Amino acid sequence: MPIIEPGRGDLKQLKGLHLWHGGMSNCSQRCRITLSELGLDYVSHLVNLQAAEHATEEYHQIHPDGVVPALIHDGTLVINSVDIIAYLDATFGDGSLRPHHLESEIAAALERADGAQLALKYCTFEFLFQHGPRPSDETFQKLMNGLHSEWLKEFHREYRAGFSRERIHDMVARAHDDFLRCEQVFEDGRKWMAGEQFSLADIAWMPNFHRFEVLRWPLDRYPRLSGWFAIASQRPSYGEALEGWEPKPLFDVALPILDERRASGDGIDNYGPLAG
Ligand SMILES: N[C@@H](CCC(=O)N[C@@H](CS)C(=O)NCC(=O)O)C(=O)O
Repeated sequence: MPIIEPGRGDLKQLKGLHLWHGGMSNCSQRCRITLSELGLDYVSHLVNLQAAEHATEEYHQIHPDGVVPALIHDGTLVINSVDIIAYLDATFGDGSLRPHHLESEIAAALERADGAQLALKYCTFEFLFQHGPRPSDETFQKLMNGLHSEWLKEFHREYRAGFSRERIHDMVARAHDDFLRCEQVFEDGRKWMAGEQFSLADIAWMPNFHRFEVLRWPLDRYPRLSGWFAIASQRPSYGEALEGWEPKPLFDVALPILDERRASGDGIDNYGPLAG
């Protein structure tokens, strides 16, 4: 559970729950869903990633990798979304979202969700963000000058230059594998991702499934997973912590372009194993 030392002493004086998060960030969505499921109030520190608000020294003192989310609880700093949701449940939920008898299933689902981040990130930038407003030169320079992570800087350079088709084929193949593995866990007839009870495993995957639905992924290829999501997305936490924070203006601009692109034979389902 990455509990780390804050870069600034005064952060240790913060009382209560503080979440640094992005409206559209799926890692942040997980944390907000958990907060909502546990009925917890928190101080919201919204970080505008499109404006590169994370690429500052001030933010790196909170999260050394310059990414969201980050949580401070009474001076304790926790990073990495799957660790944040585990911390919240252990501290405030008494493990109600991580029942002992489902531990191995939950741990595996959290690990899969963590590993699924790379493909989700590439697909989101390729099929959604690039059809919205592009980052200005100034914002790009802010990312290059302000981010500490060489990997993240390289990612933004690659995005600006345009991802290669090979890259997208590879990322779609990875995401497809992730979904197939999730689909398999439902083969024993279980209702929820880890078994008969709603848990952190469901919370970790709800934002991912939703994201690929937005990207027009043909999710009906995973019928059990689709059935699970139809039920999971009815939870009040889903509307409140996920849909309620989505950037409608971006969707209004980008999704019609994505639909045209798809109609011309260049949708997400024209890549990797989804094609043909
Ligand atoms: N493993 C981390 C990943 C965090 C991450 O990649 N966050 C994204 C948003 S979901 C971010 O801040 N990206 C900044 C960027 O792309 O510049 C977690 O689960 O918290």
